[in-house]
Amino acid sequence: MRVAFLGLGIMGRPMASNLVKAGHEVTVWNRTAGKDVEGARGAEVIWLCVSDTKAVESILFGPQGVHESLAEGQIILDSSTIAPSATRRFAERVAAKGVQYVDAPVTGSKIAAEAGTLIFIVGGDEAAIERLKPLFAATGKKIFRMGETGKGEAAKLVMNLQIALIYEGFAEALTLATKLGVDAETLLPLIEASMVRSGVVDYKAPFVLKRDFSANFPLRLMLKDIRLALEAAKEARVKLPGLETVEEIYDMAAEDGHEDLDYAATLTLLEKWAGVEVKGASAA
Ligand code: NA7
Repeated sequence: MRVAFLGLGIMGRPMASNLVKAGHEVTVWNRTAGKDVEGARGAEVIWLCVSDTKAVESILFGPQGVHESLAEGQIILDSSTIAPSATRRFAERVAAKGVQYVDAPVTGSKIAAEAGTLIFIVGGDEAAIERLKPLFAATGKKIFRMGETGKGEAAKLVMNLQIALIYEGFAEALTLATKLGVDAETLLPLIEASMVRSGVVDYKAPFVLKRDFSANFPLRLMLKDIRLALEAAKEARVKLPGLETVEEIYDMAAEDGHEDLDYAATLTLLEKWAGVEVKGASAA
């Protein structure tokens, strides 16, 4: 398929490179390389993977955005994590030109993007998604359709809401346990053997015990997603008191200069308040 891929950040670059490896005709563009959105004209699919709602809006509808050159039958595929309500608005605007809009944010980190094992959380027309399947196959391992356009973003936000809250529970448990004299390495086998066990803890515990807070998923992006979830909740008149508190912790961790570290580094704030440090034997 002929694809214009826009946004070559941590996630976008390996995704575009896997498309090329799978034999698709790919044109790439990134903001820092120039202002024009080259390659958008004539492509069947215009695939975006950029930071936030504003970035998507400017690429699509900004002064040199793709909007002007859109042609009937094209599909816009957006793998950025942005607001579901903005996604629906963007889709309505391009529908006037006969262009379909599919939101397909991903779960899986940089490692999954490189390995071509991303999970796509998709919203959009079923026939359009069917057309996109070769592209998903080249870059990911699973597709989950959540409903019409915007619902992929909605589901992505509630996934990250859970990750943030589960990790916060784990970090608070480790901090209190350490303060009460139970060390992390003693507590972990108990967690693993009980119903407290979770994928989030399985994934994060080894990094935390080594005190390796280098970014797998940067705190700044998790904070962006927490804010998106809170905005979506506000629009839908839903109260999320747990997530509101977690947002404050992320805000303070960002103020402490941890923005580019992994979100696991929120633990260091709890440690600072408690006057302890969670350690595994491997960190000693
Ligand atoms: P990165 O590595 O921070 O990359 C962000 C990309 O977005 C990068 O290509 C940026 O271009 C681009 N960007 C940011 N703002 C703009 C504007 N205003 N216009 C055009 N392009 C822009 O993020 P990831 O790859 O980890 O994540 C991408 C998305 O997937 C994000 O929504 C995550 O939450 C999930 P630059 O190179 O800075 O010129």
